[in-house]
Amino acid sequence: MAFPTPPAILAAHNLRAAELDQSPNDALLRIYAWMHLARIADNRILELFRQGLIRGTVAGGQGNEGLIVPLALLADKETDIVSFTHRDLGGHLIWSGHLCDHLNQYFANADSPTKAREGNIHHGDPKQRSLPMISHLGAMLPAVAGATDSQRRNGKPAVGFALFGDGSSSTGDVHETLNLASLLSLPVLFVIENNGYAYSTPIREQYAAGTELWQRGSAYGIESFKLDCTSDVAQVVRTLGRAIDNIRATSRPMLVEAQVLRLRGHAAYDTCDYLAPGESDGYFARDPIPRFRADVVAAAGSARVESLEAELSSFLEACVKICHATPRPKPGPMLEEVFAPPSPPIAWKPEPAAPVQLNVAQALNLGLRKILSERPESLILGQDIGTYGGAFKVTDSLMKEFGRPRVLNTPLAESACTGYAIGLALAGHRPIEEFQFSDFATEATTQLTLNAATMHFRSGAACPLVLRLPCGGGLTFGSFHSQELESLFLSMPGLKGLYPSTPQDAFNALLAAYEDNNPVLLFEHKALYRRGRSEVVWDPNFREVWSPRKLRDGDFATFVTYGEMVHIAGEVAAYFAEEYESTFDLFDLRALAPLRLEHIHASLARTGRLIVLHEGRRTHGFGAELVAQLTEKHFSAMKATPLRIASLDLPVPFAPELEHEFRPHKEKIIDRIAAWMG
Ligand SMILES: Cc1ncc(C[n+]2csc(CCOP(=O)(O)OP(=O)(O)O)c2C)c(N)n1
Ligand SMILES: [Mg+2]
Repeated sequence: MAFPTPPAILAAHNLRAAELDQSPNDALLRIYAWMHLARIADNRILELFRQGLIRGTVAGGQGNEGLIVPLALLADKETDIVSFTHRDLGGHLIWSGHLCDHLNQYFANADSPTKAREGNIHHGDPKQRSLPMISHLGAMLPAVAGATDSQRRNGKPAVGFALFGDGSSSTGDVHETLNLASLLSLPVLFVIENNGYAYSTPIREQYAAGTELWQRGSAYGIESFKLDCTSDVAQVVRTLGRAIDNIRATSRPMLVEAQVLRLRGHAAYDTCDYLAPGESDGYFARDPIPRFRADVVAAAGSARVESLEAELSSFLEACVKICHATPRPKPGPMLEEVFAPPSPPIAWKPEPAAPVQLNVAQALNLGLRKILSERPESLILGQDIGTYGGAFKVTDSLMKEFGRPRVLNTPLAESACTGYAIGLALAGHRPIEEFQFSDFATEATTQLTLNAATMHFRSGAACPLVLRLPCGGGLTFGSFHSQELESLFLSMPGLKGLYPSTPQDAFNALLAAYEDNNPVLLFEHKALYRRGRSEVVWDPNFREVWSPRKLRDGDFATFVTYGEMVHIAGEVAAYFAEEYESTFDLFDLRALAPLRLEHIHASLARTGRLIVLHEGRRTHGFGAELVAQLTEKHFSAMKATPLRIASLDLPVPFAPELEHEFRPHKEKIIDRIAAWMG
């Protein structure tokens, strides 16, 4: 069904502050039209929720219009970046799409921007640089910073709008991003929508009395100010207009604490009984819309305002009618759309032209150099990766060769840096992020597993990221520098994972991960970095690294492993061939997600015996999934209980003697297999 034609006044989605002086009637009417539409749409959505026609968490923006409408009108919709919050329906309406698109989102209709995979206001328009919010408040700030930087790196004079509430201002992502934006001089307007509450919690229980949120900016070297968005709308337009012009010209971030209202409580179900008697009357008395309406009536006349309101109401009703009749979603291809589809393969230069003898660290360095040389959209970021060359020297000399900002040393802010990388990826760059140790990736869990990993499923946007994770133990690094985190991360849909075990595979895996349109975790076992050199060549079949490689042929059992254990498994298999005359089909899994197990299935169908070996812990370990997937298909053909060899269910212990006991090692593996063979 065709969407109703919007009232003519809604054709204008932009405003310059100067228009308030040049053609005040037009400007005021335009602002009022959008504010009024936002308000009546929010009210109607609340009504539809109460009628049971809309589900989820309806958190209205009533009381926020005095900020979000001027801001969205002033933004440059051709270049700027935004991520709206749950109070910003007015911003969504102005930024892009038809009112019906937004209502379809609330109705969770088949045609909703998120294909009904996300609810309420959790949509965006990535193609128009409106990044869809996730519920985790604060988490969108670094993505706005990254996407804004992407635009700037491409020579576009973009400004980013990073919106968050007073409650969200306590999250780590907010602080990390303020620091990052100031450090990198990113042109982002940070906007605190201070409505006095985080759900039921008043600001006096959120931050220390006597402090004000806007004052935090100065600690980060960010110019900041407070702006009352509940009284003089024209003044808000002028002040925000100046701030945006300033940011665009200077490329420095700014912080504004906007005083706004939350007129309908936290959400539709909020009873608001935590408010003091009469408190909400005070808020309604400060509602900017009736006062602004009086100004507009004074300027344009009441007949014009009334006819505009009537037009907007009938437009809204026509849209509600259409969306109410829009088909409900069908399950359709959900599993197929977790990952973004591949883009056409990159035409890599067939280099290195001659074979080179390299260890894994050097092979990765070669791969990074190749990517940075051949792909202008690439960049690498991480702690100490610049002049120092990274904790494991994998990025050695890349800074000298490619310089900043393509080789970007970052502060200790894994969450914001990963969110920043997500923003860069959404805007067209392809970042490669090094975590100093994989263990520190837990700091970025939300960004990795919820923001990046779910991006394609809920928004249709690709989020191409390579996340390099130096992992694994055996090096006396203790509990926080030794872990294998693949089963933690890869239990979340939307992340891919590669775990090379040789220099050639490391080189290939880096290129394959880079080419992929999804976040790919590249597990790099630290003990493999310098395990020895072997030949690395340009391999046109490098994408085969997404499938397991068979290392040995045998008939007694199918033996599956990955990472450093591949090398130990090779020695173990040789031992059994020699001493027991028992041979194994030995597979290096290489790709942990998605799993491509066809060859291993074929082997197991033949051998009927399965050994799975990995360094990660046993319980909830990756082996549990492998055993389940492999044996459920061959259950009746199995000749023995599958054997699962893994580390103990312990934090990684420090002393070499203790760590030796914790990890699988050659003698232990031989003993376990021999006992299993009986
Ligand atoms: C990190 C995080 N913790 C908890 C929540 C649950 N939650 C949803 S909205 C909200 C209050 C947010 O307050 P504020 O940032 O001031 O925004 P407001 O709703 O007032 O606009 C909370 C606690 C969340 N979404 N994200
Ligand atoms: Mg709040």
